[in-house]
Amino acid sequence: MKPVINEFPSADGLWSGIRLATDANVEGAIVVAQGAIRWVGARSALPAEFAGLKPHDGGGALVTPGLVDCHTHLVYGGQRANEFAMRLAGATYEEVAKAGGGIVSSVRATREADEDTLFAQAAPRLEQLLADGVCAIEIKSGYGLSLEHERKQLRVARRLGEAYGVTVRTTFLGAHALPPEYAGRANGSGDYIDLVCNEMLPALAAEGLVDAVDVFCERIAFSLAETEQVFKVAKALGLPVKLHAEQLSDMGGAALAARYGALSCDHIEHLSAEGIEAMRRSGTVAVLLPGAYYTLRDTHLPPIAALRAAGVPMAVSTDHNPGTSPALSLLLMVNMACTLFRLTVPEALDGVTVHAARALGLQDTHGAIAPGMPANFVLWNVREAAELAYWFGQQPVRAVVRQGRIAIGGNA
Ligand code: DI6
Ligand code: FE
Repeated sequence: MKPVINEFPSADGLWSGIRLATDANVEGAIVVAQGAIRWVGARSALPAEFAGLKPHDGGGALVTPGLVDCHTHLVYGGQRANEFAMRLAGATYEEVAKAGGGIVSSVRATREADEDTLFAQAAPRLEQLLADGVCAIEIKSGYGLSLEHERKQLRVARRLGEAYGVTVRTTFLGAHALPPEYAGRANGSGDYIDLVCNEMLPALAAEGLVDAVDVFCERIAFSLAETEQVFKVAKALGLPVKLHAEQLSDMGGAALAARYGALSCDHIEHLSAEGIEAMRRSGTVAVLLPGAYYTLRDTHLPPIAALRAAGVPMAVSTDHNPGTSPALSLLLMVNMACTLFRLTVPEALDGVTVHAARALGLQDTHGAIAPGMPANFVLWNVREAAELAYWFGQQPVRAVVRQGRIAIGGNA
């Protein structure tokens, strides 16, 4: 496949006729040079040296930093609409999993697909997310559950980043579910975690395929002790960790993750006060996933007020996956984070920019428009920032500058 990125024109030059979301009442300007932000501020304050650069007219659009989707399982085979029907008929997520559906059914489909097939299936999903202004995305493994098939997923994730010129952070989630071939064994879970720790993770890290390490710590997945076993290996390899924590129950996962300096703890519907305090101390980001909450018709809200009071940064993400969050719009998650979780609009927008970048360790290159950072910003056809949370199902993108190139709206 030829890389899509080669078709994108350079964004270098002077962007005016825009309003920066940080000060939307005055005309703003952004200077892009060699793909990076050179200057940003009010048009009236633009230094004369930049006035003659190649003009890009924003037509009055509102501008925010490029969005960051910091938690996705984007690469997998098949889909699971049948389980949606089962749940509508009354089955719970845990019952579906016990009936042979759930993660393991995506594992079967992922193992059967080759790299090109997985790429072809994930590419249109990525394109939909990018159409909402996403400039950086995390993609987890976890539907391969063997060295060969986890490698395949991670390689596809890397290829997607290269083809679309989007920043992709890969996360190894080998400890997502027990693979079927271990399920009947006496010490299946322990044996599989040994394989994850002793073979899969070291090999994939050595191949440069792993930017971070995650575990599904839950009563239907892996225990606290197994999670720590994986974290120890990650630490020895110098890789940051993150955790699917307290989604269905309070396992104490967040406190453990915080002890390992985790970048983020994700889901956290059942997060305890101790977990919040541990995350505050370690600077761990709380990643809120309203799409999974909505799909599972969960009623146990994450402790938003306590996180806010503690000053724990909150990110918002799609958790795109075929089981619990087949979401293809990060803006819709912004709306849901406000409506379901009662985030304020500025909190939700910070949640898909600056805090999401931090949840990936990308705070120096993404989530803000600042001199020296790569140019990642979005021009929106809206009057005010609140409209990005208020409308749902709208596609208000006018143009996207991604990694210094005009990826959408190339005539700007
Ligand atoms: N938590 C989730 O919500 C997804 N994975 C996880 O660890 C669900 C993944 C799936 O059902 O396929
Ligand atoms: Fe997830």
